[in-house]
Parts: sequence; structure tokens; C-alpha cells
Amino acid sequence: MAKINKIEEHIRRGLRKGKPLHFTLLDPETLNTREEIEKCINYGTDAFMLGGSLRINDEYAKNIVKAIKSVKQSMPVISFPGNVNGVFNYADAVFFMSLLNSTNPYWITGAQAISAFDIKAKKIEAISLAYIIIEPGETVAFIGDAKPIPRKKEEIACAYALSAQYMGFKFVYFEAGSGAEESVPSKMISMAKKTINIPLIVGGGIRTPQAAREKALAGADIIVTGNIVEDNIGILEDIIKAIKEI
Ligand code: 1GP
Repeated sequence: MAKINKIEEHIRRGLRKGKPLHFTLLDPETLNTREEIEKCINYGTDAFMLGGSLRINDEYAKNIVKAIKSVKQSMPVISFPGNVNGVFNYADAVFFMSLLNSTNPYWITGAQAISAFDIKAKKIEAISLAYIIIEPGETVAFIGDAKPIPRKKEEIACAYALSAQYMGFKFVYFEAGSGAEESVPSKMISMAKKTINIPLIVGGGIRTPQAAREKALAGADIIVTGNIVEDNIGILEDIIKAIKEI
């Protein structure tokens, strides 16, 4: 049987070292090459997340996990489900997420209830995560019927993050949306960081080392990049370096 909280503990151990972590989001709609995966690992990414809002290609997902594990067996792979079909039983864990600022209960507790028994039966480690969409929110805001938090309303983001902590979530994720023109504002990150004492994950639209460094300095515990693997993998090394250097 899978060790309880194995991946969560692994992440926490990483965070205790005092530096922010970098996670790479891969979309199983794209079949990433072994070479791309190898680069991410060599550059120092700390874990892979696997998921997307629209299409899921199970075959691709399986091959991606196989490629990751063949490069580094101990590298965590965590499902990042966009819906009930996004829990991969060959990943190490699943972010069991609730889209807190959705206007549709399906995305807050409905999809979770539908997949809960399945996750238990497959003995997948579930790591609870409060998912909060910040403007512009992109595809995930549209699909998830979200009411994205306005970029200048830091207090609203903080209120959601604190309520997530009080509800017992293990992690909070501020998401600007994959491919967003503007990433989560640093001021929002620093205010949230002062408000909560659970780890804060930030992602969406981070595509330069400067932006990554800014988010890390503001207090993001984990920085997620996705598209950059396909768009400009050369810069990923500098992005990870910028995060680890603070
Ligand atoms: C999406 O935050 C991630 O969940 C990644 O976004 O693809 O814009 O890096 P990008």
C-alpha cells in the first residue's frame, strides 16, 4: 500500500530547506519528449504536475510519466485534474483541488465527490489544495465557472486564502491561468503570504526569470510554469535558477 502522505511529506521537506520550489506543469494533450523532460529535471525542477482543462490523452499521460520515471525514479508526479477524468493512477499523488471562487458547486465539491471513492480504491495519495483563480484566469476560469479575483483586490484573494486555511486545506494555489498575459501580482502574493501559514503555490503566465524571482521574493512557496517547456525551454534553466537563488 502507498505510504500515507508520502508526496506531501516530500514537498514539505523541500520547503523546510527555506528556498521556494519549482514545479513543471505538463499538459497530457501534448506528448512531451524525453529530451524536454530530461532538461526540466537537469535544470532542477522539483516535481511534475500533470493536467489540463480541455483534452486529456491518457496514452500521452502514461508515456509522460514513464519518461519522467525513466529519467529519475524518485521525481514526484502529481495529477492536477481539470475534471474527474484527470486523476492518473500511475502518478504518485493527486492534488485534490476545490475551485473556491467558482460559481458552480460542481467545481467546488461535486467533481470531488464523484472521484473520491475511485481515488480511495486506487490508493492514490490525495493532497488537498484550494484553487483560487485570479484575473485574467484564461481557460480554467471559463471552464470552471469562476469569478476571477480582480488583480488589484489583494484583500479578496487574502480572504479566500485564509478561509482555505481555516477549512483545513493543505495548500493554496493562486492561478492566473495558463498562458496569461499577466501573472499573479506580487503585491497579492506578499499580502497573502503575511495572511496565511500554509504553503502558497503561484502559477500562470510566468515566463521570465525576473517574473519568477519577483514572485519568489514576494513569498510564493512553489512556482509553477507550464507552457514554457514547449514555448521556450531554453529559458527554464534561468527561471529555476532565479527561484533558487533568492
Ligand atoms: C497553469 O499555472 C500553470 O496551471 C502554468 O501556467 O502555462 O502560463 O506557465 P503557464
